[in-house]
Amino acid sequence: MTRKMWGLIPVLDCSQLLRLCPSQCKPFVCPITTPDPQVDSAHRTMSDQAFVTLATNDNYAKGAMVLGQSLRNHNTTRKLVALVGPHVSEPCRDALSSIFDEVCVVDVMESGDTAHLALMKRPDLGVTFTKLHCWALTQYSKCVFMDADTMVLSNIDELFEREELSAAPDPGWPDCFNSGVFVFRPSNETHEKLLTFCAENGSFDGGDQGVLNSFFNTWATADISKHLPFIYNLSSIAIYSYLPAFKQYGHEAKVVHFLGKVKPWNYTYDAQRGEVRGHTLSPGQNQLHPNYLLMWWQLYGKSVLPLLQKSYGDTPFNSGLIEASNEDKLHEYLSEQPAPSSPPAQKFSSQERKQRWEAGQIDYMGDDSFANIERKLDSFLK
Ligand SMILES: [Mn+2]
Repeated sequence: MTRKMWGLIPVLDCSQLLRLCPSQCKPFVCPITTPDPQVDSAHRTMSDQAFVTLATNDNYAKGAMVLGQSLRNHNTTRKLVALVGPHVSEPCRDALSSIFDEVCVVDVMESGDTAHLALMKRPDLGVTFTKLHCWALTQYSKCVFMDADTMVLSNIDELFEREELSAAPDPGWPDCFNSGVFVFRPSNETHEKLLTFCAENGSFDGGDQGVLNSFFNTWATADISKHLPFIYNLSSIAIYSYLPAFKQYGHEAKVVHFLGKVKPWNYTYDAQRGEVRGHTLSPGQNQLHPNYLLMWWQLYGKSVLPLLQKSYGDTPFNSGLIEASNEDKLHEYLSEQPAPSSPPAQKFSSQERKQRWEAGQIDYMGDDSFANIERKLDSFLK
């Protein structure tokens, strides 16, 4: 009897085995269908999969460099590809190419007939089209697109186990996915369909996120495995709109997304003091989380700036760093001046503050700063 059974088992295929022991044997652990990751496939998988980002100008190129370096620092085994628009300067392309495996210039005007035609109809969607060109990277079988305003905090190579189109919910409308981080399969067919769709239907939000959500319109309901956990696309907006959740789960974050108008490169950095300084836009316009912002600048100062300095040589460029000499002069100047006689900052009752918060008038730099909110939360949660 036993001999007979052993003789039978090798001729059963995977589905037959599954029928025999459905509870113990899952398809993904079946040795017949799952190739040994140690053999050839491991090497192949790594070279035909890539992280892809996009820079349309020199500022976004800096963001792309920080992102690329953060992926390198966390030992990604995948290729790194940067798509750059025609306006990215030569020194920036040069610096990008020392971090990325491939730097591809995407010029919509030079691309195929479909893209060109579509653009002629909708010139307003030019920048949006640029992102859709990532589907044309058919030398790769699977890619993870990441916005240039994202940064990774740990290795995220496991994202390549997901299928197209996998993405995390958007914090503003969670039935839409956020297009800052998504898994996709390059394909000329999908590329053409996307461009045609974009030209015919436009974008409900004016950007790529609207187009992609309309095109992959079953994302919200069809397959939960295509919903990436929020920790793969954590935005500052979400941090401030649900602070207790951030306190509970924030330490698990793997990707931060500097969503909103103000980007890390809009600030300046004092490398000597290790401090990020305010930007030129008025306070209250979506302040970024201070710890992540500092991490961005530290990475920029340590690994990206030396590359830019090498590429630019003697040509001056906007490094974003505060000149120590000017700073010292300012301090000297301030210490010589009498104390300013400006009126003290307006104080609000807690009821007024609540009303202002609910009306979106958030004093991120003062009463409603992250440190203050955290202190308050700690007093509640103790
Ligand atoms: Mn973004």
